[in-house]
Amino acid sequence: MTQPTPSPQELNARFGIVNLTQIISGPGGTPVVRITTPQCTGEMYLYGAQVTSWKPTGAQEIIFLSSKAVFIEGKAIRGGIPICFPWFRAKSDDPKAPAHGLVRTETWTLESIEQKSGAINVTMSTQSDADTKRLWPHDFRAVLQATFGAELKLAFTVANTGAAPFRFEEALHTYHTVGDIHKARVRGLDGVTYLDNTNSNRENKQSGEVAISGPTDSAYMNSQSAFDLLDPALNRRIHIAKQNSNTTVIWNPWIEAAHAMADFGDDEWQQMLCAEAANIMANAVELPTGKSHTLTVVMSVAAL
Ligand code: TA6
Repeated sequence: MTQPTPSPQELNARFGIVNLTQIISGPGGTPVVRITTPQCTGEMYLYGAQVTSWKPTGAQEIIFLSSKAVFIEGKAIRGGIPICFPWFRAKSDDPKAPAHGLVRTETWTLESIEQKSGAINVTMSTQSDADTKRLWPHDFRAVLQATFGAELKLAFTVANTGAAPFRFEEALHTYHTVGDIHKARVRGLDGVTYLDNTNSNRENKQSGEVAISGPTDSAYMNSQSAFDLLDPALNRRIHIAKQNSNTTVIWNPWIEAAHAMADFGDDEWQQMLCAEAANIMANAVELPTGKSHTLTVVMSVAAL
C-alpha cells in the first residue's frame, strides 16, 4: 500500500525553498506546491500531480482552471493538466472504470523540488498497487517532472516494472486559457488525419488552421509536430513542442456539454481550449518489461 501523505507543513519543511517554493494546504486540505520566481508563478497539486497554473512573468495565466473545479478524493480536478494513463477516455472493456485512467485521481508522492538555472523542477511519482491492479493488471511506476520557468516543461515517464510487456494510452490533457474561443486557432496540424469523436471517430483530414465553431473532440493521429495555439483576444501565441507523442487531441465541450458539467461554469467553454500531447488508439505505446517511455511537452508564450 502507498505510504500516507505527509502534511503540507511537513512537506514544506522538507522540500520548500525559501522565497521560491512553498507547499501549502489547498482546497479540501490537499497539498499544493506553489512556485513564485522572477521567471514565473505556478501551482501543482500532489493530487494527480496536476499542474493547475503557470503564469510566466509579463504574461497572463496560460492554464485554465474552472471556477467550479472541486477538490474531492476520487474526482478529477476540472482544468489544469490532468495526466491520463494507462487509458484515455472510457476504458474499452470496463465502462465503470474511471475515465482517463487511474493516476489523475491518486495522490502522488513528492520526490523533489530543485532549482535549475532560475527554473523550479518539481518531481512527483506514483506506482501500481493492489487497487490499480484490480483495474489494470500490470506493474508500473510513473514519474512527472514539471519545470516551471520562462517555459513550462513536462516530462511524463512510465516504467514497466512488471514481468510482462504492456500497452498503454497516455495524454497530458492540458486545459489552456484563451481570451475568446471563437477567435482562437490551432496552427500546425494542416493536412493531418484526425478522428472526430463527436461523429463516431470518423476520419477527416485537417485543412489549414483548426477553428472551433462547435463541440470539438479531435484526435490528430501520427502527428509528432509542434503546434501553436493562436489567441487574438489575448494577443498571444502559445507554442507547444512535444517529444515521443504521436497524437494531438483538441477539445472544447461547447455550450451544451459545458452546461451538463457541474464542475464547469456555463460560459467557461468560451475561455478554454484543450490541446493535448498524447499517445492514444492506434498510437498507443507498447512497453517491454524493464523499459520506460517519456513523453515530453515544452510550452512557451509570445506576442501574436
Ligand atoms: O480530451 C478530450 C476528452 O477525451 C473528451 O472526449 C472529453 O471526455 C474530455 O476529454 C473531458 O474528459 P473528462 O473526463 O476530464 O471530463
